[in-house]
Amino acid sequence: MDKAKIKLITCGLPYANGKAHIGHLRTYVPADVYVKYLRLFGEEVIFVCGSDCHGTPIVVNAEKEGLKPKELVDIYHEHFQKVFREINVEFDYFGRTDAEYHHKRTQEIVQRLLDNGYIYPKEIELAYCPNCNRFLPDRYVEGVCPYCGAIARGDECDQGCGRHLEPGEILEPRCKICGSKAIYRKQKHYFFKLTEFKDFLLDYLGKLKGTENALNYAKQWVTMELKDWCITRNLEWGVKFPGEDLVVYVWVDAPIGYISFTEKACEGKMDWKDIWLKSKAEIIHFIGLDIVYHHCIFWPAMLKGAEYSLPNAVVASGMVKVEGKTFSKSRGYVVWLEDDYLASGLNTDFLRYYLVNYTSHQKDLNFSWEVFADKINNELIANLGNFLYRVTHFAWKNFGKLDAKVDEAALEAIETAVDKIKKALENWEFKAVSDAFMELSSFGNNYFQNAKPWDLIKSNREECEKAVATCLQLAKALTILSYPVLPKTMKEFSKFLGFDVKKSGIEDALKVEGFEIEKPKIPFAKLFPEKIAELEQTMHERIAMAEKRELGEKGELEEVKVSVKVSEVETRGKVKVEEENKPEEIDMREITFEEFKNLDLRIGKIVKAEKIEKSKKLLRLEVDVGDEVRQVVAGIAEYYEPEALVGKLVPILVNLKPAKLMGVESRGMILAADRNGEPILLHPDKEVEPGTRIR
Ligand code: B3M
Ligand code: ZN
Repeated sequence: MDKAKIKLITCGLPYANGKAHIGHLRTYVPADVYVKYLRLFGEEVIFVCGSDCHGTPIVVNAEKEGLKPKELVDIYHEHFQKVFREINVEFDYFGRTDAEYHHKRTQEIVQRLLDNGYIYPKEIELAYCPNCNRFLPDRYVEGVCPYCGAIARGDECDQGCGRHLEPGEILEPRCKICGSKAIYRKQKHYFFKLTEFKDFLLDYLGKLKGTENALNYAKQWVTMELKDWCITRNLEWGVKFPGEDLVVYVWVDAPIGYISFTEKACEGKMDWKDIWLKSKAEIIHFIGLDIVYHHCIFWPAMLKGAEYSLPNAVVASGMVKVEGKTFSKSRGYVVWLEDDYLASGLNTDFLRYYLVNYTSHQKDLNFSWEVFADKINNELIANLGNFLYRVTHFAWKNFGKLDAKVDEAALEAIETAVDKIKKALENWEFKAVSDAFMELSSFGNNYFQNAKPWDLIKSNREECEKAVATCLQLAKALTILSYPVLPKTMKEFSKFLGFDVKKSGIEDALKVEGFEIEKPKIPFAKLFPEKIAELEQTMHERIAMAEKRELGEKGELEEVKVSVKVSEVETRGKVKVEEENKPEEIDMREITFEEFKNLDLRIGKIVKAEKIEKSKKLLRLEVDVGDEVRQVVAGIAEYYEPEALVGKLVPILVNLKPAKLMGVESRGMILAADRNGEPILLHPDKEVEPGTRIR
């Protein structure tokens, strides 16, 4: 750690368009932990973040909820601040990008880029919806990724290769609002000359510090072809581009929030220009793995072009899974911070510990309440909680005041823990950091157990006092060393040991001064199985509801589940998406032959097929199932032309409860193979009569 320099730590800005969930904390908690450790080690740190208020994610969601973008942003800005406060993620400044100061800074930087010749106008073909009469920026358009063929939304291939997509790149564009086929129309937009920064980026990325996952991706991308970057959009909401009826792309202004929020954080304390114009600080960005491109390619090029300071490190956290499944709000694989965690009244430090200690920062984190309870009860409480309480309670009961005599071995163990923590922080290994204090706690438990103070107190009070003081020194060190991960608990517990951990530095862990002990309270309340069962039930109900929604009531999203997995059309956060396209882990519960027999499976013959108006995914089929002709709706319109289907024999589940899809009744379901979301129809090996049973 370079102590000479002040450090600016930032976190990726949450979009102010939805509630905070556990996926968010995967970045914010480790960043906050890092900041708290830096401060403990005596470093000067500024920690900023804020709401990302612009872009189509906000506009689309506001529209959906019948609100103005600002009204939506107000709600979620407030929400994020509250959640961060409760979970003790303490930013020095938490701003918002719709604030005037932020618009001013963005325009200044854009102007600099214009002045320096890095922005030029160009006429391009853009997706336009003839039905809605509007251009379709970013999330307003959906289509096919030109690189990998996955379904993608406007500016990113979020379910496939993860690439950023430029306006006009998406194939087969459709309007997300009305579902119509979009056409391409010409319009003048502005481009940033990213291509001119290739050599700079190659060099810069060679020096950039941070986690391997981020650096490796970025280095790989920069060696591939870079494209100039379209930085304007047809939207009302956003930072105005000078002299045009356009706003800047949200990924231009959002990272500038790091600068504008620093300005605010520095007010009355120091000159923000020292950080952002004179490179007098070390700038470290904490982000999720899905936004590496923006932070390692676009952002440094922009900063370089505008002659601002460059970030020194990018630290990317792995993604979050829930119960082994890809995080997904729409499928119910989500843990909400306010409604689930905070509402349950659980100690917020438990979640911090779990997030930090579950696995390496770069790996995926799999959340399950069962593992959560196990780690908390059998690790955190059984080891650390137990040590702190039994030692302090024994000391209070038998001594109250204790002399400053401490066994050298304990001081050495503390020193080792401090070294390990320092080293782990340098490598962004927050699990190793927390493992280091847990090891020290195990050392303490062993020491206490071996010293047998409950016997010693009867035979040799002086010896006993030394053993207990040694354990108290370990307890004090543990309180200090674990504070960044467990701030709420350790702040309270340090009082019983007669000091205030918030005012302590790392040196206090080794300072031997004697003790005055207060009657302690147990630091952590155990997690009861009933509570965990309750939380599990909430989660399972949510998943079941989402499945039901997917299968039933909600327009054209269903049919998909068994016959076809049509890609989702919903707008959602990015966290989940990484692996959405990988084969699903299907819950294959065994069924009895009786249950199987309940399925009326037959071969049907498609006698008629036609498109359903306003639906891009659904076809209306008439299928001869032997004793009658059934109307069936199938989500295969994107892959099969209706004419080509007539006369085809296909397997059909006949006794499925009827459902209405886009207002059309479906009685039965065509079965198909699911190749990454693409339905592949199945046909019998030999010609059979319609109605032939499948067994
Ligand atoms: N608002 C959220 C995301 O894509 C986005 C981050 C901006 S960081 C400058 O994860
Ligand atoms: Zn792709």
